[in-house]
Amino acid sequence: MLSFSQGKLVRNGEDKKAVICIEGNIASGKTTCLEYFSKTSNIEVLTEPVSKWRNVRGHNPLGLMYQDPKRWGLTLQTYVQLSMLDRHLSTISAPVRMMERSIFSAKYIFVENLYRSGNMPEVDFAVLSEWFDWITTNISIPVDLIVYLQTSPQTCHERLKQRSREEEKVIPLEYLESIHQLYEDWLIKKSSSPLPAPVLVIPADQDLQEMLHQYKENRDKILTARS
Ligand code: DCP
Repeated sequence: MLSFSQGKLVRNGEDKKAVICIEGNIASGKTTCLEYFSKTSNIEVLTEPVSKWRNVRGHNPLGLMYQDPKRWGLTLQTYVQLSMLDRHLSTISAPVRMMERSIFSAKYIFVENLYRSGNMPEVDFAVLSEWFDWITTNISIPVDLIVYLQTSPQTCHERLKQRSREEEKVIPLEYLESIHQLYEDWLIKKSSSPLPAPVLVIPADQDLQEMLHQYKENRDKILTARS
């Protein structure tokens, strides 16, 4: 249930539940991390609504954005913002919620990247920023911990080629380098956009077995997160 508190729209009775956002570059291994934790009891795992971004009423804004970012960047990112907000506001069904990305990285990383690379007109960036500022001013979006899967852009590029998702075939290494730099500025240097929660960094260039080991090692630290 949603209600107003101190001028903000809030979810009721969910103060004691922890929200953990898994962040990282494209193909950094967020899905594997979420799959590992989905086997833990008392956790609700929400994956990124990427299937929605590939099919909204028969349209594929993700594919369109990669084909022509100047024309379709706003279209995709408006929809990403809506779907992330919907995720953040949905009723939490367990003591811990773990989710892939957040409304914050959508804005601070992906929208910012489109704008800075000259692939989003200033007016589109202004409109998205107005929406984002309104949402974060008027709606409470609590996050207790950010888990940053820190990879090299080269590793992500290799993984991207291996998984071969149709829309992503056009992504060059330079794109992953820009996303990486924005993540590093936000979560490591803490020099760009505001941090909604403390950050736990997990190096994520290693193979699957080593990553599962890392998740096991960090399990308690992650699951006891409360801001
Ligand atoms: N994307 C975007 N804008 C956003 C969020 C995501 O353009 N605000 C794009 C990047 C990818 C696609 O959506 O092409 C899916 O995002 P991820 O690669 O982060 O999701 P994956 O499931 O591929 O992550 P991982 O491989 O880490 O499990």
